[in-house]
Amino acid sequence: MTHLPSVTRRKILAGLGGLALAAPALLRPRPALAALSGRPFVQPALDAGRMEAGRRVFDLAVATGGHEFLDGIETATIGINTGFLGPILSARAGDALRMNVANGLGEPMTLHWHGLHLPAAADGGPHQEVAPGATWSPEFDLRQKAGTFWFHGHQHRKTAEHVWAGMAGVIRVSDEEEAALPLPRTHGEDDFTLVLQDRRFDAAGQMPYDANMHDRMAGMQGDVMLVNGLAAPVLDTAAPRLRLRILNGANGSFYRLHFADARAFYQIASDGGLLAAPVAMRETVLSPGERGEYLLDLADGAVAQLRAEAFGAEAAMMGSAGIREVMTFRPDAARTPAPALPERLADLAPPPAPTGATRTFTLSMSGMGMMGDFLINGGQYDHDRIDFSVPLGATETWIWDNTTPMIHPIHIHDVQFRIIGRNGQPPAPQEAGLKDTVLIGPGEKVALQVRFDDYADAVLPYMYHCHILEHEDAGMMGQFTVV
Ligand SMILES: [Cu+2]
Repeated sequence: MTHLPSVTRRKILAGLGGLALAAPALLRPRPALAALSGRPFVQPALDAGRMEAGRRVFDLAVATGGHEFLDGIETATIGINTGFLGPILSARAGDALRMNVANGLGEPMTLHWHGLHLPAAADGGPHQEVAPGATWSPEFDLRQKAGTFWFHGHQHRKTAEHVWAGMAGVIRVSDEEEAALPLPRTHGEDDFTLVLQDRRFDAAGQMPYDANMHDRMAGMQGDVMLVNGLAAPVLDTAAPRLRLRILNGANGSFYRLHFADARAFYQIASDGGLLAAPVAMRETVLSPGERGEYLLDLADGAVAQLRAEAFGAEAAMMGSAGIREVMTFRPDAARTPAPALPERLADLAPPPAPTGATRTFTLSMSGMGMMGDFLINGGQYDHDRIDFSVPLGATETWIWDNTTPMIHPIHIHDVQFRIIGRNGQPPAPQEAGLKDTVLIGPGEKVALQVRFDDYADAVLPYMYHCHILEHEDAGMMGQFTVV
């Protein structure tokens, strides 16, 4: 691991079709009230559920609530079993699960298990609406590799508003392959979950979902960076090496993550589980919806400040919104050296050979310039139209061709896919593992190998969509069945 085969700034910029770094940062009004920064880092509660007749059962109560983001102000939110965001659900690969999702919102909602392979009826997409006061209890088997997944609202045309208010949480999956590796995995000691988001607050310290025309085009962004609902928290730790499970849970912000001292860190997992080997990097981009697991060495005793350069879908034209402090890691004085990094992580088979169709998904905009609708293959989402069917067991090639001047992170429900080409080049090592969300830059063409296993349903569809939630709600989404 001596060289840095990672995505360098230059490569990312090339990949985004020339992000205009010199362009002025987006000017946003400063909040009238100060965010409470520098508090101790806190994670969402770890919830292993309860066992009922061999099934792991999670109780998830979705309700309006409040959270103190700003000094002395209670901000109205949506939370799951708490005021803002939800628990970290902890389960083992192979578990039989039941999710009891109680809707205490007073309006229809859904809860989608992002990244999980499951029957369409359990997916929690816009066809699994939960009425106010009702409880939805899907059951499915956890057919995943160890990794970091998440769940969030997916109500038709309300996804952005619900997630903005806090309707999201993390799913942490373990398995034997991962457990055999010398990696940090003790929650709260050397293994930490970071839900990254940004929010903007009004003069009263509230964060109403008041997306204006620009937000709808570029994705809703805020000027206050949050990790687990905290602004710039501090973690004191005695561990020589930390594992950071990072979710970009933002509506519309991409985060270019790096440390203030430009130190190297290592990515060990992508959306769907472990990479083949640790990938050394000094910065990396996470799109809305993407997760990464990283190792951070603190054995040298230096304070590590995690930062994020935030940018929106229109970065190629507008540049970034600036660099934000995410959080600070403060190592204890009495340290032990970090153990050697494992050379290999997971046994990643080569992407499966295609056995089925090649489908092209052209991303475009209607109208002139920046003011059109976002389209996939010339159309917008229609709740009552199935766009196509995939034969059960097929491995298909899905080519995403972005003809817009914006970045779109594309997410496909039910599957973990493999990226086989980005503009005709093989994927970077951190993109070569299991993925469910992929950044498609302006002018880029990205080819995926996608396998559809073991769940057939000719009626209920799965979704594919842009994970900029404003684009999804505006209809940049389609649906397919597996038959
Ligand atoms: Cu988009």
